[in-house]
Amino acid sequence: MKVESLCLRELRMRLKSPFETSFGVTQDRRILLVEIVCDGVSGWGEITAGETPSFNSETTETAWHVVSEFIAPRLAGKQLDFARDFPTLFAGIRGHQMAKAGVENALWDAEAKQANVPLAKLIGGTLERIACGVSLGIRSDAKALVATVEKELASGYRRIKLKIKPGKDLEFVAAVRHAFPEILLSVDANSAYTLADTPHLKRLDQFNLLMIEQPLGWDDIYSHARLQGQLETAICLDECITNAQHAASALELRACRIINIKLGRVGGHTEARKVHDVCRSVGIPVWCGGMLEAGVGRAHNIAMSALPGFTLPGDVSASQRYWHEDIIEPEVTVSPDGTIAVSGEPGIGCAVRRELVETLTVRRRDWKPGSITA
Ligand code: OSB
Ligand code: MG
Repeated sequence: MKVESLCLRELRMRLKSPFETSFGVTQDRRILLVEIVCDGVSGWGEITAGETPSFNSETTETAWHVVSEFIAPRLAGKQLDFARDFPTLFAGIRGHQMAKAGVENALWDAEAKQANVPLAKLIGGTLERIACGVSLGIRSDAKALVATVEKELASGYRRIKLKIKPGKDLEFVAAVRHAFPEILLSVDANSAYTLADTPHLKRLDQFNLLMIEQPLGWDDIYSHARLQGQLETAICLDECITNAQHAASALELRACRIINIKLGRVGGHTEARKVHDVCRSVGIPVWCGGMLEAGVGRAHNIAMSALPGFTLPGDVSASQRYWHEDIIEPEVTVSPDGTIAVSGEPGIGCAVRRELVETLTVRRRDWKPGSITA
């Protein structure tokens, strides 16, 4: 694959409704899209960094900087055999997984399109449909939350995840569990608690939760091992797992019994597949997390979720839950049985709506081999 050109854009997109987690509220997304042309074929990637450095240390702005200064100028004109060679080529850049993932995943899309195969197949996916859940932001009152859960279940979603934080936890979980005694229910704290909260977190054991996601420090695998030893409920790690080595360490320490894989957090399809393989080799289930993605990121998530170890419903849900208009065609839709079909079309399996993308773009930078900038 010869990289002929790269284009980095920032899009402004407003979520249909604000999304609240323990680290803040998001409504206006600043989304970065990467388009890479290889041998005349366009591949697309999305950078899933947040607007603030709250989930991890990256932001839209840091990703723009890293791609513009350190990745794009070096990649333009390069000859790569495979997209999977990208991480080695850019191993000199420490961290910045989300910035790197957006670029690497665009190469994967281009490679799959050139080979005329679906991306899901190229990375080793076997599933034809993926199971979907939803992640529900923190609400002001439990009654409103129960009504939302009822609506999502009626749409077919197979697992409900509630965002929690201190003061917005037991009462909300109790209300939902009371209204729906049998559903797959989980919670996600985004690191809002400490080990000192262990007695409080043990009270969540009474609700028969599928998992408690990332209760403790974002970079603290050790404390999760201490906590997991005292909880009946499975811990799922999200923020802590940024590569396959961390996954192996966490599993050896028994810090969790489930892992959430996010393409951006681990740096792209190559590392995501390694995390998947580590988990699968020891029978640990994985599922695909979400970062409030637009369509390109969503399509990559679906491709990854076709790997055989993705045995739990993910946070990948329909475009229309997030956006009045998504940037891909067809949009992501969920069938009444709560599943999404993995596309059989080449690459990410959808077309990017260029006119809409153009309208939403607030800045853009282009690279071609030999040009210093454009
Ligand atoms: O922790 O999974 C998370 C959104 C932003 C940052 C972190 C997380 C989330 C979600 C939303 O839970 C998942 C989605 O619907 O995309
Ligand atoms: Mg999470």
